[in-house]
Amino acid sequence: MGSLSVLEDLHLQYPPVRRDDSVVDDYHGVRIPDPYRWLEDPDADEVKDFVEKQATLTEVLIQSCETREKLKNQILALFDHPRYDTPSKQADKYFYSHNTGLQAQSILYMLDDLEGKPEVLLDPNSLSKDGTVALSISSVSEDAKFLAYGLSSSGSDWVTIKVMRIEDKIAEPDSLSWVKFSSISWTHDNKGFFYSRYPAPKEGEQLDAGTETNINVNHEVYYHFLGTDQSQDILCWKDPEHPKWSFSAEVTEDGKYLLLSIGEGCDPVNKLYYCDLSALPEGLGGLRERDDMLPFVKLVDNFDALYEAVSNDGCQFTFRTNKDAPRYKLVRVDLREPSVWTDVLQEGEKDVLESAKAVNGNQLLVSYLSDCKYVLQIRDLETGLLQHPIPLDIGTIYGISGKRKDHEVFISFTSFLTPGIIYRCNLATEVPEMKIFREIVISGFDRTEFQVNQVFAPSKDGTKIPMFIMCKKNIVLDGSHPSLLYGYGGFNISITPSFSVSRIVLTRHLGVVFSTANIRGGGEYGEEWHKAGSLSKKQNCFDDFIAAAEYLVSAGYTQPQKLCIEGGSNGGLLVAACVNQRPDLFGCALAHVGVMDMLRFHKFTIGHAWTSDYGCSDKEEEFQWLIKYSPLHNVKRPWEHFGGQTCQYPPIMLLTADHDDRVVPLHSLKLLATMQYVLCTSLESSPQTNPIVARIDRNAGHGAGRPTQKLIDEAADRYSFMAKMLGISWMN
Ligand code: X97
Repeated sequence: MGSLSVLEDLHLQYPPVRRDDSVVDDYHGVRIPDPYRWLEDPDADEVKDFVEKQATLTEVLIQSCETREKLKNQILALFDHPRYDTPSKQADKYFYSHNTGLQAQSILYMLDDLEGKPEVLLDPNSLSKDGTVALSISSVSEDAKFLAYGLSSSGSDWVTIKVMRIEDKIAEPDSLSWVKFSSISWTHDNKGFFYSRYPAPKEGEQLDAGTETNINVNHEVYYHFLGTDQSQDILCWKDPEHPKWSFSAEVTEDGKYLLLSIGEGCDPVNKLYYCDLSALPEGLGGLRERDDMLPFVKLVDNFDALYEAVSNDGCQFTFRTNKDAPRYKLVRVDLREPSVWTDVLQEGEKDVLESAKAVNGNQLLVSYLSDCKYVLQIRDLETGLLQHPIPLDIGTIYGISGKRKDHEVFISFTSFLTPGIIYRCNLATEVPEMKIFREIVISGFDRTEFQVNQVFAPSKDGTKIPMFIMCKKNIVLDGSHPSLLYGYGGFNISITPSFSVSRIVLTRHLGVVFSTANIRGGGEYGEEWHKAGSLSKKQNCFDDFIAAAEYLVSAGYTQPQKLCIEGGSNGGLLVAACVNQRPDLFGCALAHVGVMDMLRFHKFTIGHAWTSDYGCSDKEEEFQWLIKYSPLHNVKRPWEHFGGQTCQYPPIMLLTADHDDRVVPLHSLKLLATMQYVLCTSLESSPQTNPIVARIDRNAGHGAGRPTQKLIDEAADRYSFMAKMLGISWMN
């Protein structure tokens, strides 16, 4: 943006930040300074002061962005439409959540029959003034008499489980603390449920839960008896010899077994143990007096592959697995003969078996990912044979609910230009009937104004990277358009088509070409695609994203000065690493809640679980991978390292929040201080005039459970920054 920086125009200066040159670590003989180590303590006054000053600077800058109010108003207007999630049935009642449009949090409703009058079951909006208390999990008991639900405050991963009697909506006294990474699974006697938790932190109740950075270790599974104090809960499983493993306990649909899934990091692999609940001599209560854990039987006792239970007929279990099948398959085993596993549905040649649900007695509803698009089929549960393909538009299945005893299944669909359709699929008829149960309609949104295409961009090593490109219809490919490229690239997570109000506003009113790149590290083509973008091959993610950016330029969509990249979490790392590697290729960068310090991420909260994708600096070989791309350790002055004397970093906004206990804010804070120092403040006069700022939110976390107003405010802030930096103006 010209030679005079926006900051100078606004008479803004980066705050002076102390560097502590005494902090130097030795990694396998390599000395690595960490001058901003002090920024790791969120409770230190000096850190609070740093955050305050940076947040103020950014706020003043954003206030100068001409499109901010217009963006806010337009995004708000389009957000103001009724939304629903996938309904589920329990006993003879239906449960679903609904937002009229601008409510901070969706409300949980109950219906006696689908045409009946909905009853409010739980309104999270009544639980806080600013809408920052969110319903993060919920589970209805088998008899539909009780609702157990988890609340999270300010976006933290910590959950407090509460219980309500459904009949009169009266809160029970039950309250379970220090729950994290947990499901809620009721026993079919309706007496209580299983959940996972961590030991209470030493600071205990004093703590502003979610702001602490302590490592999460010693996950445990408990059973809670309704109406009792948490101190009475039965410890079902813990493993102090493996403090970093995580546990999840689920009761099978027939109520007979408890399945314990043991995870090591974030890889799609688990151990799988089971316990026959009907065989406990005195039920779960019998364990109270004894000091024993549940007597689990080890079905799979290694981390070779993932085993996800699909269904069981007595002791005959069907699993979805990636054992010798990187694109997943279905297998069957009899618990009485645990060494014999037979294939039920073989691995696809190209498509990934994403999910399988047993429904309507002996049928299976399966979904595949085929070149990043969902495919749906009805198959025979016994044989795996195809019965009916279910035609679908190009897009994403984001919810399926149904049970073996139901012939009715709810299926939720979304795409770039489809806000949401919930189908009610009737399997009782000869050919499955897909009826629209609910469609999310946005007045003022006309999908025919836009077009979406999928292209395949060649990466550095020739690998074809799928991309979706959404823009106004019939644009001229003359390189003149502003563009926004989004990616993630990690943890076997697939980025598939979905609807976003703010993207529609950007496309319509700022002429933005929006695209997503399905780079390696994700699960788009199964475990091979994931592995090709992790550990020693993490650089492939950045090469793929850079190739996607270059494609947008060479195909005539945009030019580097008009190209903004965006990503969150692992995608925040992606954006920051790409800026370090190719500062010349981008006109703006938005990095949300990113993992930026690749040498120390494993020391904070659940960071240790990410070594499955990243490796760990404690190991010499892995340290060598990490130091090469760690955003914090690769900030260099481009005018000294690249050909062009005038090359500088693009304008950058790092986004984080005080209660992000998934990727703690210190990652973004340390990178911010480093970038400002290396590129700007350490020089008398620096060629770096593009701003490098951080938007640091309060009472917010990694993203889940954010109230609608915060979503809108943040979108308006970051995209008005982008618009100003790309030099684009509003079109009515
Ligand atoms: C996590 O960090 C999730 C942390 C908690 N967690 C595990 N294992 C999971 C789990 O450590 O929820 C798991 C489940 C599914 C997929 C991956 C992990 C678990 C496994 C078995 C039993 C119970 C829990 N995640 C990553 C994240 O947030 C990506 C996806 C989940 N990141 C932030 C990665 C880098 C930045």
